[in-house]
Amino acid sequence: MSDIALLPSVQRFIDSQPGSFVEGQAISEAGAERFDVFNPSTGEVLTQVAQASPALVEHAVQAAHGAFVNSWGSTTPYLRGVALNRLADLIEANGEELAQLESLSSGKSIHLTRHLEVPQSVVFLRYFAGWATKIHGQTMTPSLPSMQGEQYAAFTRREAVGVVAGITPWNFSLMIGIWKIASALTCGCTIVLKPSEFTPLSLLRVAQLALEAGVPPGALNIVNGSGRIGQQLIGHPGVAKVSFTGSVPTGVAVGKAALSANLTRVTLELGGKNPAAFLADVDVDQAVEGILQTAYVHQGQVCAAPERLYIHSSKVDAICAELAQRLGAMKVGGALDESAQFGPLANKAHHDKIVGFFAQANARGQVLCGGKPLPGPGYFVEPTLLRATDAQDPFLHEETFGPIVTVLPFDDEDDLVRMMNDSPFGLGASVWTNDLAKAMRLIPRIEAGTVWVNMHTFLDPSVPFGGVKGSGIGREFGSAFIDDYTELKSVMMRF
Ligand code: TXE
Repeated sequence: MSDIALLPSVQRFIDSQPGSFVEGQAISEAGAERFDVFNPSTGEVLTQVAQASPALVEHAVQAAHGAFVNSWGSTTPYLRGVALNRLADLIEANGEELAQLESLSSGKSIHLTRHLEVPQSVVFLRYFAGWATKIHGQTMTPSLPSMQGEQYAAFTRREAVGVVAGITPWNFSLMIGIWKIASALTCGCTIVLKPSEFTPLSLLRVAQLALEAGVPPGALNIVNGSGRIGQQLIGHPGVAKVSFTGSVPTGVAVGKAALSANLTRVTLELGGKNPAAFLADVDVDQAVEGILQTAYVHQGQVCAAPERLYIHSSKVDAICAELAQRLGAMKVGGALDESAQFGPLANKAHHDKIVGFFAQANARGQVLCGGKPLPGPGYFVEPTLLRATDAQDPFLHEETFGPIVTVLPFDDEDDLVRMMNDSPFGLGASVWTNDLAKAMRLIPRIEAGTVWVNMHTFLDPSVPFGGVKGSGIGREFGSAFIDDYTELKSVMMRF
């Protein structure tokens, strides 16, 4: 099947010399350094985007501060919720345009952007909008002694922290961006967001829609460019909080920089090496379907996706055989090909990194299926299944962030728990079994921010998400995000 036709509005947007969006205006600075944005499906340059100058980043922080003090920060919670709901409506109404923009620069299948990323962004926005009117403190009765009949009362207030710097990666740039924008705006904060330089387009369009929805100029600013811009934001004394999603090494650097800048609050949602455990009673077909749905979606470029599978030895051969057969039959195609089941990797550097992993796996004779790059143009590789040599196999410990899944059989459940926890990371983990009592006993023993049972990778706005150990600090979603985007103020009164 051939590619879908691009909407004229998408073509116009790409041709418009995009740059940044600051204080309610699209800005493409004259003379700015421009960087190439590639189409991963073809390897060709899609457009060039103007990198925000230090002066423009400064302007964005000042504009966000102005909006915090003068407009959005004093907008009533009800009206904040109304504006966010209107933004959700506009994203829904312009869904195809956003889906095409996102697929073009990320290589993500149009099927996934149309049916998951855009609609889920809407679901998340509406969920967050509902919280705007439900943020509150508590009242307390102090136990201070009363000498002359005086009494005491105390209460806490949740106050927006101020200007938030959001820094986001390329894998779900629209949806992760919406998470950060919605968390900040719901709480009354304003935000300057720096998308990944690989996917700078879709959030620019969201910022335009936010203005249309009634979010005042300056409350949401998008500054495009390299990590240098992220560094400028983190070190800026006007930034009260940094919310980062991305790789572990960059996240560690971001966390250190934020703390040493001004003890700036920081939340980090980093990667992992997520384990999935398939117990002896699992149904082979259901296990294979589950692995295909969760480990290979968006070519495995999902921070929560399982990369290491521990399968009971009685089922490992059957599951691997069926999985290899299904992976080998997947139709590979570009992001705009509706019939493709598996697309390109997101960028050339990441493609080359994955091909490097293939070389190691082939040299060690571990490949059960896949393990080769595919001819271009575009950054295509085969979906890959590896068999681990033993529990210390590097493929069970290093994040690939690609379509490389490694299998190790187990027999004993204590060994299983030890192997699942043998990682510096702890983002997500799953247990697949029909024995729910067994699953309930395993859950407390697993070191992870989220444990799924008979599922993996799926996120929901009502369920807090984040990592333990080296996978991050803080939680997004649920009511948990409120703690991170507000400061608790205590008030004591004598009367
Ligand atoms: O991520 P980075 P990159 C993994 C994946 C990938 C690798 C590198 O394995 O191959 O990370 O990808 C900004 N100060 N993941 O380079 O570096 C950067 O511009 C402030 C896993 O894209 O983490 C981008 O906006 N900001 C991951 C954002 O940080 C800096 C998702 C993320 O970039 C900065 C993506 C600095 N010093 C990649 N340096 C996941 N687990 O979700 C860069 N940035």
